[in-house]
Amino acid sequence: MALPHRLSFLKRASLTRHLMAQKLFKIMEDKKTNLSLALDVTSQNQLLEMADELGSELCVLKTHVDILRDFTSDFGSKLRKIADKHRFLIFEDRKFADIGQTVSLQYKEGIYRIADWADIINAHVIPGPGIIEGLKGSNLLLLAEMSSSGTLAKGAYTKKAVAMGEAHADTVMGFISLQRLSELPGMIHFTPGVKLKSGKDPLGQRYRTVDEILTKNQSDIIIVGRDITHAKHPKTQAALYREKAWSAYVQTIA
Ligand code: S5P
Repeated sequence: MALPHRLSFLKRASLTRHLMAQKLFKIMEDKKTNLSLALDVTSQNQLLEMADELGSELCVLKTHVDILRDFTSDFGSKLRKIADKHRFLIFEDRKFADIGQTVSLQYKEGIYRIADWADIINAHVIPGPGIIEGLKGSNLLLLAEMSSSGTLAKGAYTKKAVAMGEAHADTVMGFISLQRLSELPGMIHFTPGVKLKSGKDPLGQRYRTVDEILTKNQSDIIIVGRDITHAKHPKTQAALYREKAWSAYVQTIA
């Protein structure tokens, strides 16, 4: 079945009441980028340096704070300064997956204090809607699908994830998915598992191309990790991805 015509990010900003979704749509339109970088490095200083170097290319920088060997409590404020300088949002990819009470503590407390610095977080729907209640007031993406091979997040699970997100549109601002799943204009689709050539890694990751994800599958934002961070020239590679992703978006709304 053909999907309805796509609206521009700017138009979608005017059709949602979710403030962080509005903010992200505007950043994308102003900076002309729908590229998110998965900055999966284990040194905080390297992360901050690369964030500053690549920040101008990005709408969202995705972190895994728990892989940093040298995390210090000023990490959040240092990253925030860089994010404000380059105008990107910070997405901590914590993938919460517990009961509401526990995820609320994991989000606000502990060493990382994610609530203090992350603009966006994400969660699995396996515990049911209590997880969204526990993360109320955050800006949440639900994992409706995963890029890895053999994932159980498909079919009825994916459909229920989307329904759960749409029923909590005050907190939920979108999905991690392989394709456009929701017709609510405010819901933003983020897709990981991206490379210039499709393929896989040795641990189950599956890669698709920018065109497959954004043109054919009509997702909104690509999340690219190693194909940028491990490139010879990460800045040039990020610029290339940004151009490809933006022109795919422009074509689908034309
Ligand atoms: O289904 C998923 C969901 C996520 S958030 N598959 C993923 O790969 N991710 C994340 O995207 C993963 O945790 C990693 O940070 C990034 C992909 O990195 P790459 O190096 O394989 O591009």
